[in-house]
Amino acid sequence: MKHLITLTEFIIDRQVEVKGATGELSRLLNDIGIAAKFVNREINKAGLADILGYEGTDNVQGEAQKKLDVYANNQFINALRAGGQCAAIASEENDEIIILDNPVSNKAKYVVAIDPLDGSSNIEANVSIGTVFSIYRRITDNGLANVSDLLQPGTKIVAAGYVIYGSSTMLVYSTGHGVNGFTLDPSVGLFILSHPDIRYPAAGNIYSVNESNYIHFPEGVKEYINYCHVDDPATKRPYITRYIGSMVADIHRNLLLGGIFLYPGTKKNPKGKLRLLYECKPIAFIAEQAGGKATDGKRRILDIHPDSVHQRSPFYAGPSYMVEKVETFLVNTSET
Ligand code: P6P
Repeated sequence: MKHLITLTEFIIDRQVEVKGATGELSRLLNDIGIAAKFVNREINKAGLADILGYEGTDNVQGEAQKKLDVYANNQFINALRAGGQCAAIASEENDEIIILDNPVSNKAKYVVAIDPLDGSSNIEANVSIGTVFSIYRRITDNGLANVSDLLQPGTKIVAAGYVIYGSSTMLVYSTGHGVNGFTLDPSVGLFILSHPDIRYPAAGNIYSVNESNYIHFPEGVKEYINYCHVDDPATKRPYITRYIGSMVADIHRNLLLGGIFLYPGTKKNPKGKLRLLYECKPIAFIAEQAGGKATDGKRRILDIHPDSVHQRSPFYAGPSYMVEKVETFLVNTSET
């Protein structure tokens, strides 16, 4: 029987790859894995438990929070607080950063930016949703962390990944040494290595964008979408359009099958919809580690220094040649 490698074993085995690692990052990654299992349990019975529907509150974006959003946020915050390896958290569900003010967390080396449950508008329709996370080394010394610890460029990411709650639940992450995927075996509550060294396929032909916004897209994006429609078998066009409307699910499918994800700006929302800190940057980290690219149409996402926790960015992620193709249509324009 093939030797099964659990997430915990893998994290510890690979700890040597992380410069200066002394176990805290391993513990932090494991804490995220533990919270993900509790969230998975609730999602898998969402249709049964009285956990569907709205919490009756709005998040910082003014979006009505669903009960699972709030549950997931609490699970990750509690796990990170209990683990003691995280000093502060930026979460989509909280207006301000959460400073973990206790004697252990104050000395923690790391901070976490997280979207605890991305795509929650799909919960009632039983569509795959996800968690997106990224970990940074704090830049402040001991004592209370602050927002500067989180507003770092993506090049400072120590580890990042996502959990996809789908037909199976997977945790996909990288510490900067490639991308590895773990599938949850719910019968034993273990994430098992199922997708070692994930790389974008050499040739992808999927494009994922909400085409209902076509008339509001920048001209360059319209031209790229038209390019995707051209009948040219030599370049595997017309491309296949696949769009779930749940970023983690779209990104995960495109990562495995080969495709580009686009969330452009529009005339009404020039910065698009996705948040730079806890949605675009973690996924950009994964995309690059899988041999791809992620930009805002002009700049590498990981190079962008966030000005605020909830700022948005246009977002293009996928195999390098597909992202570079979009950029050729945007290069002489000011819109992205
Ligand atoms: P639209 C889900 O609400 C989300 O934040 C992402 O997961 C997803 O990619 C995007 O919004 C979908 O937005 O405007 O296409 O419905």
